[in-house]
Amino acid sequence: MKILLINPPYITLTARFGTGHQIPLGLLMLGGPLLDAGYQVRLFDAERWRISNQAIVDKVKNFDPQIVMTGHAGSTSAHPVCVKMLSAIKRSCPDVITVYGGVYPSFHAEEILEKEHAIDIIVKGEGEAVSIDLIDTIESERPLHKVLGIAYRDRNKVIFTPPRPPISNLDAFRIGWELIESWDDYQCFGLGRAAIIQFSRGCPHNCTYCGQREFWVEWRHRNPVKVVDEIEWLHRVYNVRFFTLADENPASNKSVWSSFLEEMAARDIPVHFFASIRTTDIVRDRDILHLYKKAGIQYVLLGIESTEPEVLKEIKKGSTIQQDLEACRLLKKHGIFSIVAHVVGLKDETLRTFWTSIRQLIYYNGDFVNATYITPHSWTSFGRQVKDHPVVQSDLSMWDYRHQILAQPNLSPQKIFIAVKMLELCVQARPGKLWDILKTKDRFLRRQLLWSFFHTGLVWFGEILIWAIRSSKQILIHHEFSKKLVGELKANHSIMEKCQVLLHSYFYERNSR
Ligand code: B12
Repeated sequence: MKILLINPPYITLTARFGTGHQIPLGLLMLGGPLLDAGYQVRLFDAERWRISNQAIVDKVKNFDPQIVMTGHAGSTSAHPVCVKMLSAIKRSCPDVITVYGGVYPSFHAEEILEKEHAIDIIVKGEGEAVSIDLIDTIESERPLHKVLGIAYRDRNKVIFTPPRPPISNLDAFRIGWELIESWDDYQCFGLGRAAIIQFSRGCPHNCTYCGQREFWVEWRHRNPVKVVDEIEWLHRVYNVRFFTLADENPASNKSVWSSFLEEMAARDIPVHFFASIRTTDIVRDRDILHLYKKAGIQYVLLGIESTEPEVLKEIKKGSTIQQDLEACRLLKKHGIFSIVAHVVGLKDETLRTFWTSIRQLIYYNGDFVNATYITPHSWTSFGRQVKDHPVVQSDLSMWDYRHQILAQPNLSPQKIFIAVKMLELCVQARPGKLWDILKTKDRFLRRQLLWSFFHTGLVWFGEILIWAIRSSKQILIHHEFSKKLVGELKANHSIMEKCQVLLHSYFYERNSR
């Protein structure tokens, strides 16, 4: 049986001009167990090559698989691209069975299968164990209803099978690294070949806006020594020099986490890491932060989210502004970069709230700021809280944390956009910050700060450019509309007719918005 794994052509500014293109870890995690089960598996990274759907269809015809499997890390915003790609494949190769997985389809399986007939089966939740069971069931032509953790269409009815329990031993499934054709295609932070690796899955915390806890169900971890073995092997065999930890919360358990750090530090492998770690864990680990540095942890994304205590309480963040501040200070002391995540829209924003955030973020003095927009994923408790709140952006491809989704009562989307860009500029490119970068003594740190400053700057400019192009298109549409309206008003002479034209145009414009 031939299986083609396709990373969909979902292109983002982050991947192109920011961090760089990253390996599609989710698909590699399916590939390893499928190869071990004896299937002929190939990976096609259409994202890396920015390939058109027609070229993807040609690839599919060429390899002639029985099954095409797809899914993307940026799951919600990549969904429209996945649907278009699978529709093109299904049109040209109707016999290919299409399997779709990841976070967004897991929570929206019913509506997707009802609407998108190009998708045959959706895998809900983590994919390794299900995929083996599913492909084996398809190959031996057994009924699908025995496969736990999937949804599929049967005579136009969507069928859900019972959920599959989370994998208890994460080391039981290996990653299909050999599916990567060219390692040079994947680089991160200008530090050479890069891989993503997952030490743990899930998160024990209950932050209202995040749905990753619901997705992975419970926090589990791999054997720390085995993970370090794998990192060492990837460095030795493929010269991988940078690793992103794909964990929501790798430091959840101090003793397991320090075993990993100690093992990394003891082996002295010349690699660097990016990891998302809670500020509370950084403060808790103040006595072992030297081990973080020795293990290679270089970029830490701190989910600070808000600089206001009431907001932190409301979103159940479980941290305080004192801990957030302390975490930034401790990381700086140990020569580790902090990337401060700030979420816009957790409360009603005004120009004053933006100004307060700017002042506070400057005071925190993290190395980078990552300003994102609150995104109401339906499976999060925040999403349920605001389900009737007006949205300014219904196009899912924009639900990528870089676009405003929820309407704000006090500021228009234009004003919000400008305020966010100003926040990024004031916090990131203020003269004091630039001077700090230039006077950094350590050459490696200075080089990395400059590299990251330049690339975040490119993304910043790129986002403004795209916004300006979109806004001008809107103005042109409005201009055309107004010209037409004036013409119609001139052509209709009676007051009644003029009123009718105005009413009609009002409702037309409202509906088309
Ligand atoms: C590493 C990472 C990145 C890296 C690399 C992404 C990559 N190419 O792999 C970078 C920094 C580039 C990145 C960028 C973005 N990211 Co990101 N990223 C992550 C992170 C930390 C880990 C992702 C990961 O590798 N997980 C581990 C793998 C194994 O999980 P997985 O992909 O979900 O796959 C498993 C299952 O979902 C399932 N599965 C997945 N696909 C399929 C397909 C089939 C057929 C089957 C059967 C099963 C299946 O099986 C897999 C194994 O169990 C997560 C947060 C987190 N901790 O999960 C955010 C996360 C995935 N990112 C997110 C977002 C929004 C983005 C961006 C859109 C942000 C932006 N505006 O630029 C971009 C997308 C750009 C891009 N090209 O990827 C969101 C997605 C939210 C959502 N529901 O849509 C997450 C969840 C963060 C969050 N907490 O909300 N990201």
